[in-house]
Amino acid sequence: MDGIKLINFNVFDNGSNGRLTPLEGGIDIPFEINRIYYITQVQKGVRRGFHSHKELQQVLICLHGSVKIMVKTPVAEQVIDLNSLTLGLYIGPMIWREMYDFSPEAVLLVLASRHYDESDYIRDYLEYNKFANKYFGLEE
Ligand code: T46
Repeated sequence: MDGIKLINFNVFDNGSNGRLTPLEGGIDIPFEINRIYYITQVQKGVRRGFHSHKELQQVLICLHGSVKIMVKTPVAEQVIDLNSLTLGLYIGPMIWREMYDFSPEAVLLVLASRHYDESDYIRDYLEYNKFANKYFGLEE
């Protein structure tokens, strides 16, 4: 699906000494990182997200447990099961997202290209559809 991609991170495996996964902005992560946040303690049955961003790019990594991410445009929809420390989901601008099925004690880490800015959010689906049709060249 256009606008998203899965990234497999490099792992330095030192056997019984453990594993190290480095994430460098502009190298492993396809943008400079300006913000980091994490989502925890999401109860069973809760669904979060329900929005798109006009410009923000993000990479989501499930550091512990698992979570499903539904990503959607006016022409495509996909569900990604995030359940690995070495897997990142890149989400570009103008992609609707919803996160659900958080396992107990799931930790969802998010690396973001910009500082928090509420005016970058589109939280109304009808408004999103209008903007997204233009963005993806689906109507005049
Ligand atoms: C996204 C998904 C994956 C801040 O004050 N600063 C921040 O950096 C963020 C991300 C949120 N907030 C405040 C705004 C709300 O009052 O935290 C509250 C919860 O945010 P929101 O309802 O947007 O959370 P989610 O889980 O629906 O969405 C978040 C991100 O906002 C969003 O960019 O892509 O995680």
